[in-house]
Amino acid sequence: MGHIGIRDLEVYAYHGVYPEEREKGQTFYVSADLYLDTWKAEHEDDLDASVHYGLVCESIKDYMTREKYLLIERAADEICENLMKDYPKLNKVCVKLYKPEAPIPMPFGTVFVETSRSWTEAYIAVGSNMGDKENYIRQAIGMMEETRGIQVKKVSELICTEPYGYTDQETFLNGCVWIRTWLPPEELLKRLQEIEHKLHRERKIHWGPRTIDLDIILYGEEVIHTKDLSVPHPDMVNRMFVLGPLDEIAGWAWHPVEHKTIHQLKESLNEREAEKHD
Ligand code: A4P
Ligand code: MG
Repeated sequence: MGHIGIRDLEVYAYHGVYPEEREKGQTFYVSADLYLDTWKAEHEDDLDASVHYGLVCESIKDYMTREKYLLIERAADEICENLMKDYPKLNKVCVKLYKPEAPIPMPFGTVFVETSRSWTEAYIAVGSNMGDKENYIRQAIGMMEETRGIQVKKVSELICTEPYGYTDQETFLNGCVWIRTWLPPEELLKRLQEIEHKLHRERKIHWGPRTIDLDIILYGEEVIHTKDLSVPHPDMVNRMFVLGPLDEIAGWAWHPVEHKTIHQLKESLNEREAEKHD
């Protein structure tokens, strides 16, 4: 991964807790570190393979001046998230925002905040077994695409599957979605639950009928065990309706606990199922 740095870009803007700051404005300085794959740009001398730092500076000025925020934390966050959205080649962005004229009644150099965002690859299992199943799944994927901090990279085929666990219910339509996200795992779960909620998901029976179910299968190579979240999904290794679609779009993805690829996990589940039927 290469790196482009911008230091002390001067921008006149109107952020601050005091009303005078939002009326009169003041000078801010922005430093940004943009991480991306610069191999092609280095070897082919081609601007299209990189990001144009002049345009990035214009964009930073635009993000800094189109709104007035109370806090520099918020303004820095806005710069980071918009750079990630508007420059898809960037894998990671770190921003420092300096406010040397901050209203502090004593001599000081400057105040600043620092924040960063980076993309993590994640995989979401989608399932529905009520009503127009395909429509619920397509709507959920559309809503994921519109969520700030989520980009949908690839969607598997949707497959019809027999209910697993609680079997006295309709057949399921299942698939997997490869996303990249800069949302932390708990925030990603919240956004997915909001989408489930909008699509009239009701939680009546555990493992029971649902208009839509969105489960986080893998989040990078992180292992997470909290009250609300277990990642990798604890039962994924036993579910062909997860491993099948996931193998189609990301067979090489790594399970950080089993230490196997998705393709290997699918093969071993196939073997276990074949042994059961022998
Ligand atoms: N939670 C913990 N880890 C995760 C995670 N990695 N992703 C918590 C998403 N949620 C996670 O989930 C209950 C709680 O799990 C959430 O509040 C969250 O904090 P839920 O979606 O409300 O309830 P659920 O779906 O009924 O339970 P669960 O355990 O998530 O069930 P699964 O694993 O989703 O299985 N058969 C077929 N053929 N196809 C299916 O898609 N799905 C299920 C449900 C059963 N049988 C199926 C299918
Ligand atoms: Mg679930």
